[in-house]
Amino acid sequence: MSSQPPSFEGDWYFEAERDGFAHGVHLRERILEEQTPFQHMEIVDSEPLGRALILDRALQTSLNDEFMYHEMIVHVPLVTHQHPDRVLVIGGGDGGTLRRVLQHPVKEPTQVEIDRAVVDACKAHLPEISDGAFDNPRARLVIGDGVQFMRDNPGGFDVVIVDSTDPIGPAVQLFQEPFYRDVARSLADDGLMVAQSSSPLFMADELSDQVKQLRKVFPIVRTYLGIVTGYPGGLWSYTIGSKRYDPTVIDQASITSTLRDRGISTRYYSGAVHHAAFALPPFIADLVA
Ligand code: AG3
Repeated sequence: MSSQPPSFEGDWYFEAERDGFAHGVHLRERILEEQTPFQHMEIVDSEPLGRALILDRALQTSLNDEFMYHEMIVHVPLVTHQHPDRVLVIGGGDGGTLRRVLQHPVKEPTQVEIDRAVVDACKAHLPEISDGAFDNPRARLVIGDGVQFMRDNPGGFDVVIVDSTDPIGPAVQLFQEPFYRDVARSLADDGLMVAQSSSPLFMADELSDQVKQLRKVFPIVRTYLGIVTGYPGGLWSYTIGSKRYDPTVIDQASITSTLRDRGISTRYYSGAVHHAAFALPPFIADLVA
């Protein structure tokens, strides 16, 4: 009996190879391709993930796995902070983060996204991800540079969420100390920030470096992990920089009751997952030590 080689017939999308590894999805249809003033943007329909957004050849989010990423980048910090009234989102043009932020009793969340074309394309072709968040009267969308926005010291935020692309191209400054200093200055005395912090498997140096930058600015820095099917290796990391609250010390029962009180139902995040996510395998703990 001869085994069949894997079939790569038809149209595949492969994310740029890293360390001899490529991550691919079989495509049904290419919906849009555009060079925006900031980045190369594609929207595709894929077999395993459904419709997906790709920026500068890196898959950002998809209908089938967006909850994994957005629940983890939003609920972990917004449950950790006891009273998250004022929340700022940097990036996140697809709206999945803003939508989860709006599930919490926040006052007037602001989002600063550099690329209007991403917001427009996602509203048109991936409306399920923002699910009306951009039209919510509580939310304010600013089209502009997040680095410049923070440099102007807006002040008084409880939580800042940095939902950026990888640390290359337009996002690079969002991973550096000067930006983190501006964020810290703009946070209240008990404020905290979270940022997506790359693949611990294929972008280990980037993760290490980002945590180093955050430690120069915040007394409490905690990295946590989650699965995101569409990202290289499937395993992803997020890092919190905090002035007062430590995300690892809230008890599981209070997370469960916070979610219940706020009427939030989830498919990935839970009290148990919150705690499990901060358990780092030693080789990843070493990266962020
Ligand atoms: N932002 C993080 C995407 C990182 C993906 N990296 C990659 N595929 N190499 C996602 C934005 C979702 N709102």
